[in-house]
This record gives sequence, C-alpha cells and structure tokens, in this order.
Amino acid sequence: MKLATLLNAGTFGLFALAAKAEYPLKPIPFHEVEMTSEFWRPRLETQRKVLVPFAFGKTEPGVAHLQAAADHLAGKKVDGHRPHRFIDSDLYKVMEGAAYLAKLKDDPELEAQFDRIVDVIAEAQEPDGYLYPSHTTGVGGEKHMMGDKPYTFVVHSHELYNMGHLYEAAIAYYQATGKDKLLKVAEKNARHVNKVFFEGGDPRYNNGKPIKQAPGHQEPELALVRLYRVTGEKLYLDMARKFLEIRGITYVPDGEGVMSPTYAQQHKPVTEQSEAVGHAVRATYLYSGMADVSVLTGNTAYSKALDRIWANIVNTRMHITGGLGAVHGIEGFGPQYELPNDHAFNETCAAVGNVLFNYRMFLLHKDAKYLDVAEVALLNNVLAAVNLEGNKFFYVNPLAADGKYPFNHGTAGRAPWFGTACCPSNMARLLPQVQGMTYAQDEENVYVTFYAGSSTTANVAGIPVTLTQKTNYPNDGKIQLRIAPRSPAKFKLQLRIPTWARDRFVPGELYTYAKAAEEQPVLRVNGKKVDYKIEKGFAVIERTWKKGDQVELDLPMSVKVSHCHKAVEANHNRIALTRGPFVLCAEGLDNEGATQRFFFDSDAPDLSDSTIGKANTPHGSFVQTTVEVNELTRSGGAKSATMKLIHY
Ligand code: FUB
Ligand code: ZN
Repeated sequence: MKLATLLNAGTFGLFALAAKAEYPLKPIPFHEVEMTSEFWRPRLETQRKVLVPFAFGKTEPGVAHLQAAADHLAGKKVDGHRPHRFIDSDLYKVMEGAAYLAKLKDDPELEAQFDRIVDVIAEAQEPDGYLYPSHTTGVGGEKHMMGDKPYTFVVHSHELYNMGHLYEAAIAYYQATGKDKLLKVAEKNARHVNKVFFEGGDPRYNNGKPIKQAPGHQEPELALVRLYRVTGEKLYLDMARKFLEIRGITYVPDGEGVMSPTYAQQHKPVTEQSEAVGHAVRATYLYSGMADVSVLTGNTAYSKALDRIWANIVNTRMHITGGLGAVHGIEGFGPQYELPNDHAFNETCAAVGNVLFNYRMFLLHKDAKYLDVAEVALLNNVLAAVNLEGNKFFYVNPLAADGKYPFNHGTAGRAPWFGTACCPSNMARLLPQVQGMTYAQDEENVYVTFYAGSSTTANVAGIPVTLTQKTNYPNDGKIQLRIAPRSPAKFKLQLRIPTWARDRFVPGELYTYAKAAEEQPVLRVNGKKVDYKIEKGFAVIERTWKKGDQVELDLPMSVKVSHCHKAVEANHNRIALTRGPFVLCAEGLDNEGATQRFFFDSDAPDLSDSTIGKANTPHGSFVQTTVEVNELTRSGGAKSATMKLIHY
C-alpha cells in the first residue's frame, strides 16, 4: 500500500495517526461522500470546468513571480520582476483546490498543469529552504511592507503566510496523487523556518539569533498541524504550538491601524483573549489553528479562550449572513454591535475562515450550534461571493448596495479578479471541502451534519453502514435518509435540527425571530412519527439499524421575520426576512427598480401569504419568494405591492 493511501484521510487529514490525540469526532472525508445534490453538484462541476481553470489563468503572475526567483537562483538575468508580497499565496490556494478535484476524479490535464508549476516552485526555493521570490530576486519594491532582508518585517511580509498555503496545497496534492515533490519543498521550508525562528545559528537571518516572532498573518499554524498529521513529524506540531505560545508575547506592534496590537491579535497571549478583534481573516485562521493545537496537544487553555471568543462573535460581532469583519481599513472586527449594512466589509475570506473555525468547534464539542453558524456563513456569504458561472467574485460583502457605488474594490457588482486575489482563490479551495463536512462519526454515533443529496459509508464498530440522503435542501426542508448497515448495527443516528428551525435564525443573541415557530420539525422512522429529544442541537435516534431503514425529517421552511439586537444602530426600524438557512434578499433587477421603496407597517408582519416559486436563469434555477408589502409612490403616498426575494 502506498503511503499516500495509508495516510489519506481527507481534508482534515484526521486519524492519519490513529494513536495520537485527535478531535473526538471524525469527519467522513470529502472524497468518500458522493454528492448527488442538485444544489451542490452543479457548483462542483462549475468548480472543475470554470472556476479552477479560470483561477489558474488569473494566478499565472504568481507563477511568473516564482519563475523570476528560479531564474535568479539559476544565475539568469531577471528583468522586469515586480515583487508582490503574497501573490504566490493565491496560486497555492488555487493549487489546493485543484488537488481536491484531482482526488475526486482522475484529471491528467490538471495534474500536468500542477506538476509544471511544482517544478517552478521547487526551483524558486533557495538551497536552505527559504521560499519568497520578492526577497530572493533582490530587486526591491515593496520594502516598506516586507523589510530589506528576509524576516525583517515578519508582521507584514507574509513570508510565513505564503508558506502555510504552500504546505496545504502540497499536502492536498500528495493525498490526491501520492506525488511528494511539493511536499518535500514544504518540509524543507518548515525545517528552515524552525531553525531560523526557534533555534538560530544561521548568520544570514537575524544575525544568527532565533527570530521568535509569530507570523503577522496567521495560516502557518493550521498548515503545520496538517503537515504533522500527514508526515507524523512531531516537529511541525511543536512549531504550530510555539507560534501560538509566542503570539502577543515576544513581539507586539505599538502603532495604529495595521500596526496596532489588535490588528493581528498580538495584544495579549492568545489564551487570554476573549474578544474577536482586528483583521478578521487573520483572526479566524488563528482560531482554527488554536482549535487544532488545543486538541492535538491537550492544552485546554486554547479551547477555553475559543469558547469565549466564539460567544463574543455570535453575540456582538456577526452579521446575520455569517459575515465577519464589518469594518473597512483594517478589514476586521469593529466595536461590539457595529454592524452596518451598506458599509459592511465582510471579506469573503473571513466567511471562509468562519466556516473553517466553526467546523473545528463542532468536531471539538460535538455541538450543532457551530454547524449552524458555519452553514449560515457558507450559504449566505461564501456562496454569494461567486456567480453561478464561477468567474466573478465578491471580495466585500455588504448587506445593502445601490448598484452604483463601487463597493467591491472598484466595481458595483462581482468582479472577475482583484489585485489582491485572496478571496476568489479561497473559493477555489473551500467549495470541494464542503462534502467532507456532510457526515461525521465516532464509535457509537453517526452524525448527519449538513443536509445534501449524497451518499457515503460510515464504519460503526467495524460494520460498514451506507447512508443515502435524498433532499432538495437547502432549498427545501424535506430530508429522506436510507440506512443500510451490512449487518444489523446498534448506533445513535444524530440528525442536526438547525437553530433556524427552532428559536432563532442563527446562534447568539444578535438575531431573534419575531414570532415563535408555529410548526416544529417532524421526524419519522420507517413511516412512523417518533418523539425525539434534542441533545446539543441533534435529534438522537438510538436503535439497532437494519438494511432498508428509512428516516424522514421535515424541517418547515416558512418565511420568517428576524429582529436585531437593539444595540445595532444600523438595524433600528429594520427587519430581516429569512427562509430556512437563507437570508432573503430583494434585488432591483427582480423588482423593477430600487427596493428601498418597499416597507412594512409593522415590525412583525404576517407573511403567511408568501409564495415560494422558482426563477430560471441560463445557469440554473433558484428559489424566489414573494411577499406582500407596501410601496412608496412618487407622490409620497403608499400602495400595496408584491416584493420578490431571492436567497442571499
Ligand atoms: O494579506 C493576505 C490577504 O489579503 C488577507 O487575508 C486579506 O484580507 C487581504 O488583505
Ligand atoms: Zn480575501
């Protein structure tokens, strides 16, 4: 058996090292879940046919950047090289996404393209493992943000951040193909980073003294954990732990804005932090790394800090779409309750980070509330950030726009790419991972976490159990599940009863439904309605399951009204409409002009007359909801009208 097969445990690489500490729950790896969902399958096809090839085209400048370093190291004259601190990280993220696609289906063309880029990367790496073209070519440029020499401005250079993304691409490709050339580049770099940051002795860096400074942009922490999982090399886990241990201790910037102590969460040791502050992508990557290190090292001080930070986010700093980082400039968290609508920043990468963080919190605590946040962020912010064709993106995700103001880094709608392209490249790598978040298990429980038409096989106490889900979720709340253990097997089936189907749209104190739910979720086993208790957000059915058992879950999806916490000024006199896990959105295009002319005369309007229909586009159909509203007339009066809404 090839090593790649042995260690091939999927996105999170969980249980690669069976005897070592791990999350109490094991996700069923993405490549062991077949997606049949009419909602997700077309998106995955678009990923392969459009998004990833398109993103590879757009990240060619990253390849050229690496090629310049390779040429320089080979003694060739390098002309016209313009340094960019982290353009290569976008390329690495697209490569990570491409590697997942390679895992799902043999794709020789994709592999050939990947291998060509790997050759360039390997040649761009300096003999000691350093890999950062902007310094290697020595042509100057962004020195104010990257320092004169390697590792002299770690707070903004992105030297370590870039490598984190390279490690993740290398691991994903190794797990997909067994090819380890890029993994060797990653390990060589990691050993070099360890020497320079934690041991010292190389006079070329920091006069031979250990640098001992945490990355200005988090990412290496969680990438090092993955590197540890896939190689079994404890050094990498130790490095991740040390980077967390020194954050906010050995180096604390003392300026403002991007040099403020909070910007990169360096204001306090991470175990003492309780509030989400600073740059939101940095923050969510930090929290994801803390969760991993907490579990793998058994240091609960990290997970206790995460519990506090998570509560602070959902109670005071999250938009109803799951968007994080409401404030422009620092691209990050503002004061508590500062959640503007049209001025919201809510970077796509921060929503991706919100999904990654919450998914880890679920694996840690086995509590569905984290999945409920992840789902809302995934469906309403991450997915909204790409068009159905897969070639236009949002970087900035406000909750209101007039169609004219170019809020999206220069455009009023989605844009094909950005000078800083972290967001579209994050879409390339996140979407294929979603199917790996659909089922999870431990020895006695099988969890259905995200509902989607799909099938997979879990292994409960040595008995393979095939699960087949039929549903139009998230567009519809009816879910059918067929269970087929190879032989009768006793286990608990845990079905998520989302927060949105109970008392509020999303966990936390920020948003509450105007009315208590009238209809409750209904659960049937083999056609018979069953009573169920909800434990940590899951309906638990324990029985001896046999082949052919059928479970049906009906999650009522009526249109609901949400109120926002009074402390959020931007939402005074405003309500939000939701349906199922979706925030609803009214667009001028569907409503013959500006939707600001619509209003309700109560903050708890009766929406029982809403109709749910379908709107067709050349790229697929989507659910359209119509509700009765009032409309301002040109003469200043009001009349009854119908407003059309789509899923945000
Ligand atoms: O700095 C790398 C990425 O670019 C950040 O995560 C984004 O906010 C953007 O600044
Ligand atoms: Zn981004």
